[in-house]
Amino acid sequence: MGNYTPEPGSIYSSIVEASKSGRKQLAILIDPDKFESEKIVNAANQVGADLFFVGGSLLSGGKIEECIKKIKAVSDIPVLIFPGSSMQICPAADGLLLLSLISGRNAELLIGQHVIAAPYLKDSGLELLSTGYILVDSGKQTTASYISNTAPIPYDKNEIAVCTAMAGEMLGLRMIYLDGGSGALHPVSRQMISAVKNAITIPLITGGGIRTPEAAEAALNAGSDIIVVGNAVEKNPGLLLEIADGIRQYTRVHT
Ligand code: 1GP
Repeated sequence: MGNYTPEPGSIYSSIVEASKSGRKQLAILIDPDKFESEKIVNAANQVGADLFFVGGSLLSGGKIEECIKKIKAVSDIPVLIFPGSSMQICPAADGLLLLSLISGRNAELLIGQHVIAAPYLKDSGLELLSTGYILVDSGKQTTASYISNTAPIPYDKNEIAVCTAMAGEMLGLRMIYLDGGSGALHPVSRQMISAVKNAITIPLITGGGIRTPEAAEAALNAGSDIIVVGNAVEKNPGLLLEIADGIRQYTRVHT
């Protein structure tokens, strides 16, 4: 994990530990605009999910705080904000993925918003997990790519993803997130995940378009440390059970 020593007891240190020991992790993405009931949170508790990501590229309801509080009222699973903008900073969470959109060339999302948010982040008490965020083409334009005004990395250009992730690690980012974007037509390819994983030493998150246990397993086999599921489990919390079973089985066989 580079030269950085994670703070003991932090969320990041548990991610690093899991990654080193080969224990795969499951993160559930909750869009506060679509959050209607605690059903998904209860399902996550039941299957022992590892993390909640809360946020989105475009939130219209202003309900992020309410949503986080509802989750925290019924679950001990750490909640990380997955911010689409600096308006989504909320101290009710446990931490925040401090995303730099390194696949794009929009200065605002590489550093601009971070400068504006820095004093608020410092005061928030949130654990900050600096993350190189890489959008990958998934067969259709996603909200993330449209709103960020950036082009995703082409689906089959593994070498661009590899060099981008390497540069992110060299700049000191502590995780890489390869994302097809919410509702992606197809998930990031196994080949790209595995090429990126082989090029970095920091934990690798992948998500976007994972709708079946097979897709989850493919991402894990290819080298993802954390997989993120959103849309599919929001629609069908039962699917969470199948995906979590797959992850447990994977860990049993491979550790
Ligand atoms: C999106 O990776 C997340 O940023 C989750 O995507 O909603 O398609 O599962 P889905």
